[in-house]
Amino acid sequence: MILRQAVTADPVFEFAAEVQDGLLRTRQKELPSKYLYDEVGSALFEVISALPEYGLTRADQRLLRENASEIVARLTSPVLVAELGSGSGKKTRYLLEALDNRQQTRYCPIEISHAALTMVARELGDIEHISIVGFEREYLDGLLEVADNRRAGEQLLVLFLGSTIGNLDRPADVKFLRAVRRIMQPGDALLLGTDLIKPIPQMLDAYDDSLGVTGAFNLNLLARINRELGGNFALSQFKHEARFNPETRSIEMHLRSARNQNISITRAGLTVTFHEGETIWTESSHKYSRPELLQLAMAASFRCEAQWVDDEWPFAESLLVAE
Ligand code: AVJ
Repeated sequence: MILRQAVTADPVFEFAAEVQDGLLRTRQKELPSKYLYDEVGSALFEVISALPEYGLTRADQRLLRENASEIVARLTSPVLVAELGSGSGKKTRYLLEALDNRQQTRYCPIEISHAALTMVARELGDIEHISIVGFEREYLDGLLEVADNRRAGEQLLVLFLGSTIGNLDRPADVKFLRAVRRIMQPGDALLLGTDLIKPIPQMLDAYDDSLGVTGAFNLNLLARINRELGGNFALSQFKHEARFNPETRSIEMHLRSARNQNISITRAGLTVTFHEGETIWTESSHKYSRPELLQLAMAASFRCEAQWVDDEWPFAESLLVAE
């Protein structure tokens, strides 16, 4: 794999600035969910994906495995593939192998997680007619660079899988898709994976598993602040919590302070006061309905060319074509 490394002058400074911004909020403290995925967090998410309660990743994978050739048949050759947030790359294999049968294809995973890019290179490096160029970038910055590199006649296929879009608030999801669309040309395609709404107890179990892996995944954000920014969070003094917010139709992860406490974070130049019972909001995971998905696509100037839904775990793969 060729790797375009991060260009940010100082990633620690950016992390510190965002932590400061989020923890100084007066009403609801928050931390950006993208920081859940350091090396430990990425490994914990791999474990979450294997848990019986969390069917999301398996549904995504099943849909891609079973429908890869049908998806690829709807594209025009040659294809330039850009993936926003590749994760381990495991499920992308099905699509790349289906494309591999047709011709030489360039695959560009875009990730802020260096650990994830390394995993992708290991996972997908062996597919014969695929050349990999990894971009250690924020999604839109990376996508702009990939689009700049497109060759004449190439169709751009953007992959946004695993319901990562669910981590954006409404209407930030429409805004984000519009920004993606502006980088694309008419006829380019976006394959969008989204988790669908299901009974509340099932959704809550998926984010509060009996082994406590999701709890560890959530708490690792505080452990990461301790490691990288010199924080002094006592992990035993914060409790993982998953709730369903019916207004936004999202599962929210929070960390609840077990008592009144002050936390200092040296490299963010910060002391924060927590009251007993106060929470830090660390992630939202929106659950879509199918009509909502069509509206979202239209609002961002895409038409839905085809959609595949898993029958075991409601999850949709939508092939959207830029108009
Ligand atoms: C990787 C963003 C799809 O929102 O379900 C898993 C992350 N958080 N368990 C999700 C996650 C808690 C996951 N995504």
